[in-house]
Amino acid sequence: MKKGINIFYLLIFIISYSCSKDNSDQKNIIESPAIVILIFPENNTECNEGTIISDTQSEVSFRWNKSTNADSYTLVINNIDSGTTQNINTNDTEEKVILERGTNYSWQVISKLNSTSLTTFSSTWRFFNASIPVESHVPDQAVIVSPIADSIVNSCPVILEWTSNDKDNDIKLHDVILDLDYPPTKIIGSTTENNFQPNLLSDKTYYWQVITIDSDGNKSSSEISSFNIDASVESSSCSPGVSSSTIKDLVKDGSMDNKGDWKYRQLWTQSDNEVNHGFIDGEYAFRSVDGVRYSNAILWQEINVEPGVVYSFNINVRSGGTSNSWLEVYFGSQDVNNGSDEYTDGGVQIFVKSFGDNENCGVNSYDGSIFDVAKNGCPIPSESLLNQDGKVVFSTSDLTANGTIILGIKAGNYDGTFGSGIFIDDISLIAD
Ligand SMILES: [Ca+2]
Ligand SMILES: [Ca+2]
Repeated sequence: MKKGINIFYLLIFIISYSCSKDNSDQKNIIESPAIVILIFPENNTECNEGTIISDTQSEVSFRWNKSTNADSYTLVINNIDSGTTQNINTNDTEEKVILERGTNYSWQVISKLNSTSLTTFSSTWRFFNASIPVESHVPDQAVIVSPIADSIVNSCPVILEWTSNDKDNDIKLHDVILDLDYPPTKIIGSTTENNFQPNLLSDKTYYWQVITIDSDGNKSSSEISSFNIDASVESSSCSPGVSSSTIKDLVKDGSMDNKGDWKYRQLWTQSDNEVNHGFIDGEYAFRSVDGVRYSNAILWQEINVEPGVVYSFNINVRSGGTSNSWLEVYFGSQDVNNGSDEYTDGGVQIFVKSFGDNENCGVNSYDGSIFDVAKNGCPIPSESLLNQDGKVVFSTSDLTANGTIILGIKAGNYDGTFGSGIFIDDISLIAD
């Protein structure tokens, strides 16, 4: 069929050419440019031969035959779906054009003789610029609505809010990630809604983001946002949906009466690490042995806690003076008898140190709540689960597989001594 058309136009061309040739003796007769024969994209087809630019665009190469007696062309492309037209002037017989995918187009070529106003229109062809069949679209990134990024929150509860969208309308759920660390990694809950009420503490900075998941398992992550809850807000109001039936102290033998509830492990056992630790008169004492350079040891117990509940933690610490020593509190989820010679799981929650670059708080002699002692120069690490008031909320991901937390109290020295000893007592973890 196309061949037939070509021959047809060729005949017209030959005839007209012959005619003009025959009439060459007549002056001042200017011929119109010959009609252009279109080649590609073919008429009434689906065009799949473009170069993919993106999900929404491809580059299509338009081609046509050279017209006799024309010295330039205008390629006219009409987006039938949107009703828009673009005109491209060229001297060539091929033009690459970026088009919308999944869209109907028509096109034609106007041949022109530039020294004149004579033009000739080709026929108009239609084609569909194909889209690659997409089985499923990834959800759009969720957009954080509230709390506003980097804001200070002055009241509780805090409701996290966002918007989400998916071209297939197949959002299955949102994972809410919230953490004291940046970037946040703890998934604290999942919801089909566009809001979530987490259990929080005042006087803490939280980082959070939303992962949107569709029915095909496609995921997208929102930007990471952060907010701070002002220290004046009562922590229990930031966790209103959760109550604990447990009001008693969860720490066993927090009065340090040596009832067999505490476990002890010496760390750094490959070093010269002899110590003289033990229970004395209702306290636990970390004490040095004369002439020993290093020590590191942990006293610990595993505690049943409920995620999301606000607890108050405390420990009394006492020392008549130390050098190059540390006392640290850990909330971990790893077994203390993990085969390693050290224990740092969960990170230091609060510490008092007279050792270490950028860690030495210069606090050697003290007596009282560790929170009061630490205020004299030993800042609570920002990623600590504890706030300045000793409040703590555990997430499921902070806990062991058994839903417990490992409370560890570690003391050690390096080229130093505990003096007469570091004494600890009245350790408590009580639901608010
Ligand atoms: Ca989807
Ligand atoms: Ca005691």
